Amino acid sequence: MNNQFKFLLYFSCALFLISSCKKEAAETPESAPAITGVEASYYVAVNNELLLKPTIENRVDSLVWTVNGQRAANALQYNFKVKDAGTYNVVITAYNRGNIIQKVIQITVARYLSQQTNTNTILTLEASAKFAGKNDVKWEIVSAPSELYRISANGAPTALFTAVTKGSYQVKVSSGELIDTLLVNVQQPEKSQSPFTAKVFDYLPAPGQFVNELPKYEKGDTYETILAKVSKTIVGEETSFITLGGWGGYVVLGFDHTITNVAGRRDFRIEGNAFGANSNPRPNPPFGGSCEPGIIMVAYDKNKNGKPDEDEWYEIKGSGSTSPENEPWYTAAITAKVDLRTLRNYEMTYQRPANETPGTPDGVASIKNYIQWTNNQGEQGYKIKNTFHSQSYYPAWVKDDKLTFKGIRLSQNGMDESGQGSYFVLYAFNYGYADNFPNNDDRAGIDIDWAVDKNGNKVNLPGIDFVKVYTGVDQENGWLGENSTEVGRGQDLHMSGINIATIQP
Ligand SMILES: [Ca+2]
Ligand SMILES: [Ca+2]
Ligand SMILES: [Ca+2]
Ligand SMILES: [Ca+2]
Repeated sequence: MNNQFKFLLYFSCALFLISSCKKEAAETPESAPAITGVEASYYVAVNNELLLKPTIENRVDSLVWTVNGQRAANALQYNFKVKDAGTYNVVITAYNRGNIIQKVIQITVARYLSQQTNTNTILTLEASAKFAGKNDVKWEIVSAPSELYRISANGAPTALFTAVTKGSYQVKVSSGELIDTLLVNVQQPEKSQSPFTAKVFDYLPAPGQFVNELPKYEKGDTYETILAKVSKTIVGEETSFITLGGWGGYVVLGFDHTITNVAGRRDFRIEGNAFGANSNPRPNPPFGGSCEPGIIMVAYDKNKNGKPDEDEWYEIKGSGSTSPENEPWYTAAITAKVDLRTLRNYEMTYQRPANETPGTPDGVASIKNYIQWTNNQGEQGYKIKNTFHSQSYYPAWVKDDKLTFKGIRLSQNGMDESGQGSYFVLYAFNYGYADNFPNNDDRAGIDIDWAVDKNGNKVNLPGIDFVKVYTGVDQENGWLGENSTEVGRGQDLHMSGINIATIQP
């Protein structure tokens, strides 16, 4: 070894020592790395990729990934993808000098992704083949972006699901030892949804003092013209009122989405023009004034054709559906001798009036034997034409000379509180009707869970698309005229951000 070479060697070693010393001085102490930009938990379907790309603050020597304790990668990001359903613990470990920092992520891997669905839309969920034939299948939502959803099931391996809020819903399906996890991804549809009535499908009022006025009949109007007028009156946010006339008169309306039946909450309301009496002479009276309960029927669009055609109708079982005994005005009604019968299979037929003019010059005096009616209880009588409304009370666009309505007839709820025919109070039923409480009163809200089928059995509906309202009381209240339900705006409470707790009947 010559001197020149030795010198170079010594020189290099010296340089190396100096630089090592400097480096050590600079490395102590070093700030710990921080791992952000990843969630604590994720849901993903089997064979689907989930790219985990954390943000790392401060210098790292390495970033090590383990999945259920097995080392999976050493990289700044990791593409998670597995073929088996289950729960996976992913641990990210960041090292630098003197520091080891960990971040734990729990990833739930579901068997498959259900098809995408939209908000406020009924989706049929199906469990995998292993659940075939089971009748004790339990469906639960185990993770959801909000509580505004419904899963309706009856033990079968299929269930109906709908949600108000977009996002990812994790559904657990189980039967004994069998378990599946499904994911439902709920999206906002491109076309925005309205919380208000979107369509009117049918309208036929029973004779009444506001018929041909609300909406206004004009010469030549047909059923279609009138239906368009009804739509113009009650569709959308800015609305007015239509009358359903006397007992049985109805309207059928719908929404542009399914109103979700959220558990524990009232879901929608059908507005009317009910108001409270301000000078009821009765001491401490229950709520009453102009309460003209409309019976509510609901349906969802089972055959998904946008029309209430072959879909089953369900009754919203209001407080007076079988008897008025639990109404706060029951005792008063006995004293007042109103007709307290609740007739669940009632039928009533109204005849076209023979005479519209009572023979006075102004044409507005009353006609006592105006519209003849009969019912399926063997009773008959006449509806009166009063002195305040001179137009025909029989729907003028209707060709038939008689109209027959079928449904539930509630107890009468109107009482002459003056004792001399000057002050009538129509009392509110506890819950479950339209035009029965003022619209902003919580008691005007309807819970879809009050629905029963035609045999009176409670049904577990995911939501509803269609509503039918018909006048529920048959009563003449002196000068005030007949009890007739008015219908205005219909509103989905969830979509409107209104939270009204239900009551359990
Ligand atoms: Ca509900
Ligand atoms: Ca349909
Ligand atoms: Ca009325
Ligand atoms: Ca009314």
